[in-house]
Amino acid sequence: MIYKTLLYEKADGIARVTLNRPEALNALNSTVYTELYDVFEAIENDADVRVVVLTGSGEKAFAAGSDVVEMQNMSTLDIQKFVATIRKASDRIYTLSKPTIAAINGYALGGGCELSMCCDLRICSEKARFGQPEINLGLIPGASGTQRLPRLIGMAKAKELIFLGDMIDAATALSLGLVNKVVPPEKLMDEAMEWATKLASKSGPVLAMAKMAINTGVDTDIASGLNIEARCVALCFATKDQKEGMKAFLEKRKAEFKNK
Ligand code: CO8
Repeated sequence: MIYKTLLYEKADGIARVTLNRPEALNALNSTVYTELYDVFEAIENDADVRVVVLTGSGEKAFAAGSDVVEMQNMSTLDIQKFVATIRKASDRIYTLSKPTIAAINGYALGGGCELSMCCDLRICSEKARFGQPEINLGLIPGASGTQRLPRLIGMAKAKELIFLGDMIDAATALSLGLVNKVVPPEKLMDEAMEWATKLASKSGPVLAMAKMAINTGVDTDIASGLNIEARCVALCFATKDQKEGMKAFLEKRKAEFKNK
């Protein structure tokens, strides 16, 4: 697949999507968001892909935000359209039935931080920097930050980041639970690929159930969430992989999942 603003590779069940505007620190413009929607839609429908790694090209940035050059003179109507384009891409990534890992190689600011939060897991380089600096531009996060950030790190710290607009380093992001792991820059892609390979060895349909139960359940009350979990765990028993998993355990061998 050929894109103007993204690089796409696929091998051994793992797709790698790279934001590719290094000259603008991978700033996210309408073309990037449209292409992100297209590539994740194609991935959803590609049975060969079981895990996705999303990263940024160059050494400095995952993405330094939505594109300020494109946004600066937009009217209210233009912004509504832009936000709808962002929402379409973000929802497509967040609801992908396959696990996603953001490998954050540098700045993840504004829309860049928000994009990373659409992924299931975040691994970052020690050089990564995070923040929601929109307040310094006279706006607020508009690519899901006011909603996803408090859900990930709690309301107090989310308000601190959004109101003050300061950047935080990788160690602070880890302590807040914004990222899962911090590694030296040269180890970032190896670590992300190791996690992806491990995920690709699990059952895809069963991982999809886990993701659906968590993503859907977390936005409901506990009783509704537990009902969703009960249905998802029951559906696991409709897979051959569940039979194989339990059989392999009892036969004291490693399960060989077939994604069925
Ligand atoms: N948009 C467009 N271009 C950008 C962006 C961006 N977000 N970030 C960096 N660039 C460009 C710079 O303009 C520069 O271009 P040029 O070489 O043509 O001057 C190039 O990338 C390199 O950047 P710098 O020279 O600034 O690099 P530094 O190493 O000096 O600084 C920083 C790096 C600290 C990351 C700095 O570039 C910076 O502060 N960037 C902007 C960060 C920011 O404010 N991000 C939030 C943007 S707003 C947003 O994301 C809103 C999301 C929701 C939108 C919903 C609709 C409202």
